[in-house]
Amino acid sequence: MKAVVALGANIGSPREQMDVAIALLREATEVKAVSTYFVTKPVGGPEQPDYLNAVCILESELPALDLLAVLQGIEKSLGRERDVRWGPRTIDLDLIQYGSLLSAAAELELPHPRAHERRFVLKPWCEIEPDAILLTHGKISDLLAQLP
Ligand code: A4P
Ligand code: MG
Repeated sequence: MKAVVALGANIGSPREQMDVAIALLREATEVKAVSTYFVTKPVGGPEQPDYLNAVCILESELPALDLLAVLQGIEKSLGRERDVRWGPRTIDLDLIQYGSLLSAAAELELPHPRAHERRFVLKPWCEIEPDAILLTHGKISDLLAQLP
């Protein structure tokens, strides 16, 4: 099943952390495409450094919660600490969409509930998959064009 994963980092050595996260993803799944790393202004949270953001497309047969556990394991191995919501992070891996799965569970919402309004997700995603459709909101190229 195709998965769309968004990566973000803004403390430590963001570029290296993103590289390592992608290498670890390759161990656990079949990575099909990786976008450019974009420099983005932080959205929400406290004052914090700019982010590097990217999106990758991968193929996996893991159950969704197992794939989420893989992403969280990678975050953990890169020293991710969770304190402030939307606060700075060494690496964040969000599952944006997984096949056609829909879930409203707090531990794993699919598609990701804020993806449609986030340029830092839509822009890199659109770069590697211009015709992609976000199940809940439609064509990502349209969503991107409509953002303020
Ligand atoms: N969770 C539920 N659904 C999902 C999903 N689809 N993918 C749960 C991943 N996790 C999901 O996540 C909190 C909980 O969400 C997890 O326990 C998981 O079970 P987290 O990674 O610990 O916390 P977070 O990322 O700080 O929270 P949240 O609400 O997911 O943050 P967002 O909305 O992802 O925003 N600005 C820029 N420029 N670039 C960024 O990358 N990122 C954020 C984080 C804010 N501002 C940003 C960026
Ligand atoms: Mg997250």
